Amino acid sequence: ANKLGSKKERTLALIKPDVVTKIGDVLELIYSSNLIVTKAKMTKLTWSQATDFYLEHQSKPFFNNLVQFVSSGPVVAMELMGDEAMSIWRRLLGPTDSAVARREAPQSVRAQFGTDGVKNVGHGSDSFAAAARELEFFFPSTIGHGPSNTALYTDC
Ligand code: RTP
Ligand code: MG
Repeated sequence: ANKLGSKKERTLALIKPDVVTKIGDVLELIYSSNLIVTKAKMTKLTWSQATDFYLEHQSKPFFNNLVQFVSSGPVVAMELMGDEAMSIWRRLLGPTDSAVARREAPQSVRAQFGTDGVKNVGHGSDSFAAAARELEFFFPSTIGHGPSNTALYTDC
C-alpha cells in the first residue's frame, strides 16, 4: 500500500454472452465504482477454450451448461484496475444466482441484468492467483514465456 493506504489491484472481468449488447450499462457501474478499464477484448470462446477457462468447475453438475453458455456467443474480457478491484468487481456483480441477487443485492449487476444462475452477466477473478491466470488467458504476454501479470499489486 502507498502513503494513502490504497491498494491498486488488477482483475479479470468477463462479460458473458447474455449481456454483451448491454456492456455500456455495466461500464457505467464499473466507472461509478472508481475502477478503470486497462485492457479490453471482444472474442468468442470455443468449447475447448471455455473448458480450459472453467477447469476448476469440471466436476460440478452445472459444468456442461456453463461451458455451453459461455461459448454460445461473444464475450468481452476486460482488465479492471483500481483499489481492491477484485472484491469491488465481485461485489458489483452480486450473488451468483441472479434471482438471489434481486432479493439480496438489488443494485448489483446480476440483479439488474442477469437471468438466472447460469446466465448471470459476468465473471470476476476470486484470488490473486486466479486473476494472474485469467488475465494471462485472455491477454497473453508476447515477450518471453509464462505469466506477465505477476505485478497484480502495485503502489501507485
Ligand atoms: P464467476 O466465477 O463466474 O465469477 O461466478 P461465481 O464465482 O459467483 O460462481 P461460481 O460458483 O464460480 O460458478 C461459476 C459460474 O458457473 C455458473 N453456475 N451455474 N447452479 C448452477 O446452475 C450454477 N452455479 C454456477 C454461473 O455462470 C457462475 O457464474
Ligand atoms: Mg467463481
